[in-house]
Amino acid sequence: MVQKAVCVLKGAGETSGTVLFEQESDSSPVKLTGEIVGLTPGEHGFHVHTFGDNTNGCISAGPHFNPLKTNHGGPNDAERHVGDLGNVTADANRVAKINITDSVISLTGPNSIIGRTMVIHEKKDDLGKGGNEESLKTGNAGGRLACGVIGIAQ
Ligand SMILES: [Cu+2]
Ligand SMILES: [Zn+2]
Repeated sequence: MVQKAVCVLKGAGETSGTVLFEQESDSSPVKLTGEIVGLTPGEHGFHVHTFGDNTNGCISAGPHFNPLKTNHGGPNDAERHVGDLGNVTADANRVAKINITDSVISLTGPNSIIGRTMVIHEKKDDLGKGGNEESLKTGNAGGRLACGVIGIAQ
């Protein structure tokens, strides 16, 4: 059965966006499409964080979704957090088009991201290659510009 989800990202500043998720079956990759606007041109870290809690803004979403307690990495690395989707790139118009296919996140089962929070960051995610302790936790992606809870879509 096809599963669909949606996330509307908002923050304290001018960054906002919408991301759609689609998964053909429980074992299929998840396709992400959408757009985030109001970003400085260049790369920005893009992750699923653990909690669907935005009580005190994006910080309440907690750390990267990491059910297997691994180190942080890039989306194509063997060792990564489930929530590690790498970077998205904003163009000169400050718009990042989202077009990602990922086989680790899911919309069902133990790696389900439903009810968790998608976060877009201030800086580039170094994908765990930054050579310091923080790199293996957050990728040094800096502040949280905007976020939203991932919900079930029709
Ligand atoms: Cu993040
Ligand atoms: Zn991570």
